[in-house]
Amino acid sequence: MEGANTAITTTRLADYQPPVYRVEQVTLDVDIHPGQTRVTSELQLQHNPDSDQPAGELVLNGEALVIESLNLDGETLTQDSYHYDGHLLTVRDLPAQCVLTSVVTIEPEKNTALEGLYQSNGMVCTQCEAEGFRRITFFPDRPDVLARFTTTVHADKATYPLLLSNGNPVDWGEEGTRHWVTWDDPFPKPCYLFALVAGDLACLEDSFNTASGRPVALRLYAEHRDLDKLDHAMQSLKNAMRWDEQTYGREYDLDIYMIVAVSHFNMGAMENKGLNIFNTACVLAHPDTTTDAGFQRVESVVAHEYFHNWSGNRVTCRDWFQLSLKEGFTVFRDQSFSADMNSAAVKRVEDVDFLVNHQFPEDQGPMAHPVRPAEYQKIDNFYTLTIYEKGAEIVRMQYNLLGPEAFRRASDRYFEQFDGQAVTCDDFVACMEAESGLDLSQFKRWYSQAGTPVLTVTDEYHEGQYTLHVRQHTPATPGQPDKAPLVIPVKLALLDSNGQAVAMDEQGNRETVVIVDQSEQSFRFAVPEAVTPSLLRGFSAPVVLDYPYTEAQLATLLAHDSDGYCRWNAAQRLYFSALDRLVGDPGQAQSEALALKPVLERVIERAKEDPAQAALLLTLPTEVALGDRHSPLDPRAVHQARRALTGALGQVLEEQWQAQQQAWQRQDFSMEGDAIGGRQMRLLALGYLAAAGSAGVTETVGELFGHPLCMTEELGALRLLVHHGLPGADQALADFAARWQGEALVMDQWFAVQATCPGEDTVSVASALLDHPAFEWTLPNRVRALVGTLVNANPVAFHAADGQGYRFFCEALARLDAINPQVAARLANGAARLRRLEPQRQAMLEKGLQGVQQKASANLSEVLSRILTDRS
Ligand code: 0A1
Ligand code: ZN
Repeated sequence: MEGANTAITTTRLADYQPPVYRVEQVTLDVDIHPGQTRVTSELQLQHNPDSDQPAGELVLNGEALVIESLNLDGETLTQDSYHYDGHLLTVRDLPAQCVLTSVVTIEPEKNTALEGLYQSNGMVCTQCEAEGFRRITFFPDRPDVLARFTTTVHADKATYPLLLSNGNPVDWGEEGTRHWVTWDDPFPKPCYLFALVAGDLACLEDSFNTASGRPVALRLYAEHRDLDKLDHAMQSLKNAMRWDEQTYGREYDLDIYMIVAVSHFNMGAMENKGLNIFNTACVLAHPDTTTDAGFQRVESVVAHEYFHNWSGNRVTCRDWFQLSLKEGFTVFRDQSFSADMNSAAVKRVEDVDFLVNHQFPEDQGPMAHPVRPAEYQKIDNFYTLTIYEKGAEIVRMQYNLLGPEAFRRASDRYFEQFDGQAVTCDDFVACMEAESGLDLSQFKRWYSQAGTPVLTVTDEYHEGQYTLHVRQHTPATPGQPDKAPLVIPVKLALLDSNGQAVAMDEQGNRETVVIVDQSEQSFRFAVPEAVTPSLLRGFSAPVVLDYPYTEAQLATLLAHDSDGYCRWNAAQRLYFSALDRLVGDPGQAQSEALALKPVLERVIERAKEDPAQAALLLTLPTEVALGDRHSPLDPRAVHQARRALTGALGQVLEEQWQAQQQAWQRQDFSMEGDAIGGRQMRLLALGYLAAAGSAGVTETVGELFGHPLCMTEELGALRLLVHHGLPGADQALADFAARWQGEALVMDQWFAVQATCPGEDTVSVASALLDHPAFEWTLPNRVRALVGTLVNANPVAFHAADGQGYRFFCEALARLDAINPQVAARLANGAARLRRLEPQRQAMLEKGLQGVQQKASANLSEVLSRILTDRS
């Protein structure tokens, strides 16, 4: 059983030792039979001269494997020459060079943890990152052991007509009702990049000619019913391949690139060499079933996994502490790609919005950890927003410090120097230093120091001299009480009273970057008048900016700043200050809305220039973000404040919203940028009108639901009906379910719409949905859609005063942990705000979590104990 809280061990970066043996070649034979799969592995081992341990003893990972035989250089190993405790296999008296053969059996059918080899809707597939390979066979399961893999898969021909693994197919044959295929991967790789798929799948095939003229076969596989949902992923893949050639000079290296869509998957997707395995949610897309946001997600995840072929696969991580080496860099690469494919300004704001609303809270709570952690219990728990998103910001800062040319030279150096090796974040930064001449030693504190720095800025103007006084402070985080100053690049401009950027130096530059690298510093500029600072342009560093902007200054920035991030940030600040005043006093919403009206009118007027950007500027902060500003959290007051302001803005700008919802109405479906932005604006406008109870809005939304051009409209309309309790909402939910019951990803949305309906009653709705025939505990997407969204995006329900939200959550955690500890542990992060709750709620949630903790798996236990022992 998965949920046994045994063998919790801590792994420390400081204890790193090179492997004692290297694996030169792995020859695997995977024989798939119902109920039992037999895995034969032949490892060609060689003592590692870099190890200070002598040859002789080898410790291999192997999780719950049933041993049939072990054999060393052709001789059967007897029980006294090895020891296996269910986790580690220790073999003694090995020569410096030898061949170890093992035959084990495993049961993919029973694997609900979805690590190692498992079943999903009749197919068999793998997930090996971070430590899944040890559930398939014995191996030194660590990323610095790079081996060549040759893999033969045998299975029943009718059930599994398709047999895939990494590299190129080199041999195949038939054995009665069974068949086999041998795959050879010429590139040495760590075992976390191993993949295998057996199934009956449909294929979309295309090809790509690399810049140097090599043809690559592109094959995208999915269940037969989903074959019509692969075109967007294919186009995204080809765009990503071209982009990586043009932007980083990186070509694809094998003859085949495959992606397989699977329904049961713990994360988004996996970059296995030549054989990516994707959560269906991140690869399938069709306008009838996928929202615009879904399309964008597919584009970015396909690119992300493709970019890993260099940043992760060709150059990999020495150990899991270096995870951000591949993930932060690859997220930076996929963000840049999406910016180039779409609107760069909108993409940057979306990325920053995500970072500040999700990674910042992580970095300010009990789960805070450095981008390069010093220790962990379960590495699965460290696939975090800090590793990914903050890691990407750290690479972005280096990109901006070096400039595009030097950064490109540095990335070329990194890929060339370390090709085929397992390296560290220090190696990456060393390349940046070598190509730029910069000393990045202080900058590297970004990797080792957790927490979000706060930059406190004040200013003064005297007779032509404008001075910015800057202080930096990083609050203490668990295990790191004292923080040293970081290198914080602050990009800024100074706006005059008309909102125009003034010249800041003798060359007439209207934008500059100052480097804040001490606790306190001042920066002086000669300017002709008092100015409004436009700070942290482009979000030049992942910090909290504390500057006492007046509302008039914010209005100027929102109306005139040429920087998309600064405009968005100005809008957020205006909303937050209005909402802060309304928490506990929602009756003033009308006057707050009237005060915001003139500035927002100007934003709405400009919506035709860039509707997607306008929609971002006109979206209020979430209840979660607003709640984080009020201590202790009062979820009802927060909900009422936001609801009241939405309604009041709907009312005072009713004419404008009406005009917008009409202006962006379309007769034909299109995926052009303006069409997508237009849909966002239209749904946003309808949301404000619905909140205001505007006449006719029910009919308009009902009409949109009944005759949508695409899933964005259909789901958007459904959400408005349900979340605003409009007449016809229940019927719409029933119609939607009847229509889409056969489409799992659409049904996920159906569950999520209901789970995010703001209100305490939602908990009983969600509890009832746990018994819905379409709800499945073994399907992570479904669990996230119902339980994850309620916990993370519906604070008024989760924190319901009577504790029913907490009971729902804790019962779900316990139930899920017995099935899938990784997903349960991730879900548990929803309780990270425990210590910010008022005493009664805190006591209820704490008690519930303690109950779960008693029987928790190692994964879940690590997260729960960090939350429960938090004393911040
Ligand atoms: N490397 C993948 C993410 C990933 C990590 C762990 C997984 O299973 C536990 C699966 C995928 C990526 O960055 O896309
Ligand atoms: Zn990744």
